[in-house]
Amino acid sequence: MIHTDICDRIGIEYPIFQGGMAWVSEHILAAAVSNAGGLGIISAMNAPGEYLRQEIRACRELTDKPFGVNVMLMSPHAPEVARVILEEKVPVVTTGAGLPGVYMKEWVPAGIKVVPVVPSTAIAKRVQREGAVAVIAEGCESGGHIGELTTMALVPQVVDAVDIPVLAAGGIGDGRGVAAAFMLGARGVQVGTRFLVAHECQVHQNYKDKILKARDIDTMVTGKRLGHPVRCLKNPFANEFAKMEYNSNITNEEIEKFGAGSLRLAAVEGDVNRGSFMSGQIAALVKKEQSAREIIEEMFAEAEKLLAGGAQWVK
Ligand code: TUI
Repeated sequence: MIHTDICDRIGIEYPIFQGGMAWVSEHILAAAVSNAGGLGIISAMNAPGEYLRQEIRACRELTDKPFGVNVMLMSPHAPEVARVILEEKVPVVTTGAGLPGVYMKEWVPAGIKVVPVVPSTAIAKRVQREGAVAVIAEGCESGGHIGELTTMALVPQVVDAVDIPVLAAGGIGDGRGVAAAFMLGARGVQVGTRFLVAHECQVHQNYKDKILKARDIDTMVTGKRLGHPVRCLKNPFANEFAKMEYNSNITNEEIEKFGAGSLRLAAVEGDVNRGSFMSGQIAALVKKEQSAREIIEEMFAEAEKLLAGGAQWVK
């Protein structure tokens, strides 16, 4: 049984967080992951605080286990979302796409466990000083908004830079990825893409089918010109977005406008042409739809076998 200090600090059985994916990670998926022994996470995405309050209450109807909320710091609603988190006494908060310090000043004294996603050692050290209980070192293999470094390079450097436990994210899709993360010094993992095909995940079936059919080379990164690179599956929307980025006659505002609402189109409408299907590079490892419990149990049974056996080929 793999058990780390992440389990004790957060109050979970398996050291795995389900990534907070905008328009995807709602209360049904989060509760299923928490009930299976991981940490389910509700995405506050770009929505007003009241949306999150309803989601938190609905999650509590389905589980009495700890769960988390992910705050996308670029959201214009982040300040009111931060207040709802305090009012609803959410046990764990993860943050992404920015620096959470201003909100941590209120969350940390209130006893909320804050676990920021970090793309570098400097940001990891900064959030440790500000009171983070752990950090998620996320490599650019992941889907959605990404940093520069790969998981292989980032995780051991963050492990060396901070004293708090580190979870690895980005490129982890099965037990081999979990075992590798532990070898790099991580004490837990965060997984997004694989949970997209969980039975309990409410995303449109077209999204699940695109993940299940994806090949290794089917993701691309758009948005670099705008300062927020995003990894998604190649499709007409992503190709057009990339073409616009290379066209100096098109303004950033025009590109932003073209991208607005595209993730909702993918996740809710299943629009395969105009939607943005954010996905990590391990989509091709995701072969079947399973329950959240099956995903977690399968990943950890495989990781445990690998870690217990060591490198079999070394005599
Ligand atoms: O946040 C994510 N992944 C996301 S957020 C998202 S919603 C979105 N939609 C459209 C365009 C952009 C975003 C989709 N996927 N992952 C966590 C993450 N955080 N990855 C990298 C970072 C990060 C980057 C910079 C964290 C901190 C940071 O600080 C630097 C700074 O100066 O803000």
